[in-house]
Amino acid sequence: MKFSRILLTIVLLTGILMAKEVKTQIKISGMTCGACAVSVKAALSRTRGVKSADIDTAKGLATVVYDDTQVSEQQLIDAINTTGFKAEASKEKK
Ligand SMILES: [Cu+2]
Repeated sequence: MKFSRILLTIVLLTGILMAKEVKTQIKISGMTCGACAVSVKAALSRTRGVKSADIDTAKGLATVVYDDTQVSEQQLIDAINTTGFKAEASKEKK
């Protein structure tokens, strides 16, 4: 069953390639209204490797999907901090 082995290898490789996309939640303090969320979202969207950024103003939480081969979580935090809000990494990494 050579073919099935090749197929399995392809599936495994695809899995490894897909794993580059990482979802993280970053706590942000200082956001008070929708405009705050917009500026944080804009800063994240400008950052290379960021696929999507969703900001929850009420919870003070940013949910970011990013390519960890292009950008690190620390760079995301730095990007948020340049907007004047205070970001901190959440407990779970991946
Ligand atoms: Cu605001």
